[in-house]
Amino acid sequence: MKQNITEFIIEFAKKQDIGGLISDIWRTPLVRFGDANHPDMKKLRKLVHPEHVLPKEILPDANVIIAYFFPFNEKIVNGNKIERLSSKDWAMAYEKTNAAFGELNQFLISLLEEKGYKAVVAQQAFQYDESILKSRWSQRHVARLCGLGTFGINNMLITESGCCGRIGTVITNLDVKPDSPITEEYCMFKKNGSCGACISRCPTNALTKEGYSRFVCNALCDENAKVHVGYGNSYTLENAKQELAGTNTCGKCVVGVPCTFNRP
Ligand code: B12
Ligand code: SF4
Ligand code: SF4
Repeated sequence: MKQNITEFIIEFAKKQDIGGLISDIWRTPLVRFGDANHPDMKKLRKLVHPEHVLPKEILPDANVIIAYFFPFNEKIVNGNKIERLSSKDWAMAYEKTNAAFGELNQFLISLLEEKGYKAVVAQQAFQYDESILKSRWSQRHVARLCGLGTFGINNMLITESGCCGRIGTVITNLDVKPDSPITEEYCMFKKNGSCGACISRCPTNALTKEGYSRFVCNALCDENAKVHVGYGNSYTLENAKQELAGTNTCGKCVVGVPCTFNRP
């Protein structure tokens, strides 16, 4: 079943990567199956948000979380290396990936239900408290516990296919042996104090060796949202025309660094 779901996600990405306002944006997705009852899940109430939801609160007999990562391809990533603001392609890839995840999650839920299982998506993942810039479902922490990667000092989840891409999760009662979190440190700074390339890539000094300011970072993402307006979900022109909100994006600290495309 793990293999079936992984293949399903990979095939979905291939099909959705054609057409729309932007195409050919992803490399092969990565998929992991984490333990929904991992003892460290409860720690997310301390590490992320005091009201972080637990998988069992969403699906009482949850035992597995399917975590997937869609890595962006070289064209999208390298196009975002230049200039202070995000490239148009980077912002459109963000929108299209989010829209594709909405569809993929529905397909995964149907697939699992057809096989007699239950599956749900934590809606908290798509919301965050704007006064603290924190969500009640941290995709990065959940994906880390599922074995999809480890954290870099740029804050990103670094996977086998690097950190440029987006993460989705689905909670289920699927009966498979869960994968374990990765114990090796992928970030070179965390591993041996070397690298630090992401720090000098950040145009606003939101990233320093001492830490990260999500508010300074958010100010640049907001600046981008004023420029990158009207991409909708980048699936269709009609959607794009209807959508007036800007795309809150940046991603300069994830491009042109050793963890961009691979784990260093
Ligand atoms: C709010 C939000 C933002 C805010 C705040 C960012 C932030 N770093 O918190 C703003 C608007 C600034 C933002 C910016 C970006 N975002 Co954003 N964002 C989110 C959102 C909705 C919630 C994040 C959250 O709750 N943060 C709160 C902190 C506490 O939790 P965390 O970041 O999940 O986890 C970190 C900390 O807990 C810390 N940590 C780990 N262990 C410990 C231990 C201790 C003791 C402490 C104190 C901390 C700590 O490291 C963790 C990993 O970095 C998530 C989606 C989601 N629901 O998770 C996307 C998400 C994090 N964003 C994402 C992306 C890609 C970006 C941008 C690159 C923008 C872009 N698309 O171009 C930048 C990157 C900024 C950065 N360097 O972190 C991706 C990250 C993918 C990845 N590979 O990691 C996510 C997961 C969306 C997705 N579905 O893929 N984002
Ligand atoms: S660029 Fe280097 S220091 Fe920064 S997160 Fe990646 S590996 Fe770590
Ligand atoms: S997303 Fe942009 S502003 Fe935020 S830390 Fe990375 S480079 Fe800096």
